[in-house]
Amino acid sequence: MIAFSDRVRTALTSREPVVALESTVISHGLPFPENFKTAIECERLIEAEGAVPATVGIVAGVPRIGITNEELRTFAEKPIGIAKIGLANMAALIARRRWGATTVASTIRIASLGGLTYNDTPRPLVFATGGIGGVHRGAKDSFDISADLTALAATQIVCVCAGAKAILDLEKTRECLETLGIPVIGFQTEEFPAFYSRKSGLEVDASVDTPDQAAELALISWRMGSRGAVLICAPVAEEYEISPAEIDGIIEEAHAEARSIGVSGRELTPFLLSRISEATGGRSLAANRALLANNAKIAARIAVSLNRLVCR
Ligand code: PSU
Ligand code: MN
Repeated sequence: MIAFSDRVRTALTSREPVVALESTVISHGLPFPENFKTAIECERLIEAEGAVPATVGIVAGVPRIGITNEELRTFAEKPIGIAKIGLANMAALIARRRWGATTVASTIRIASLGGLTYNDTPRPLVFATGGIGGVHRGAKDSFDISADLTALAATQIVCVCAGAKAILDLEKTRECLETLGIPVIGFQTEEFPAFYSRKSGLEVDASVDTPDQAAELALISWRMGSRGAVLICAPVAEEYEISPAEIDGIIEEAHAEARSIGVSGRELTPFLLSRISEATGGRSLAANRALLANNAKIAARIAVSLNRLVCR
């Protein structure tokens, strides 16, 4: 059911460190051509650290772990319809042989099916993204809570992110992570980062300073019976940061607009991200690109450390 690129297959047989990447952020999180450049840059950064990038997506009905640059371009430019694939609509899309961009939830599901997670091999996988999905603002009325949370709770993977998407209710998202027993670890920070901003005022469970420490903590978590992910949270670099005071108003306005024209569910995140980019004159886009690259690099370093600890 799952197909691997040659490069990823070789990496798996020769036990090289692998870093998985999602494709929804490419197809629906960033505009073209910045999305293509960012995706290529993330893959290059991972290679430069001595790991193998594995971008996940559904290509003409086939779930793929590792895609070609040409396929990556299709995900970025979207000359054909490319659906955002969560866990609930994955089977239907595969049945119709369509292309689909995978979210955090569906990317780690496919990685797990490919035998890429600690649950399965044990061959621990590291996954890099921008911000995870979580509890949406207004969730008490809309009930919109991302399947990313429950997927992370069920997949033994290291997930490197800049916290949760800033458009969410971060306090409720943080509480859900606690309920699900997902360790929230600050990477060189004592606070849960807020995506565009370095700080949220919310706590992390612990903080680590090095990739080795992150890898060790993940292994202990799994050896102590966790069936889920370890979330490594790295704040965006200072020069790209947008202050909470500035971004919060913009996010609220984008939400109000979404409500007034009836955008909800799966469409909500892409809509909000593009409105926020317009309202910040592209600064949110620059921040998003910078944090994606930063997370890819940190993920690769953790993958190398983890590989050393497990495969010796
Ligand atoms: N973070 C971003 N851009 C994105 C996403 C996260 O900076 O596009 C995507 C991820 O793929 C994440 C998804 O898994 O949004 C969550 O969507 P939802 O809230 O609909 O579950
Ligand atoms: Mn949702």
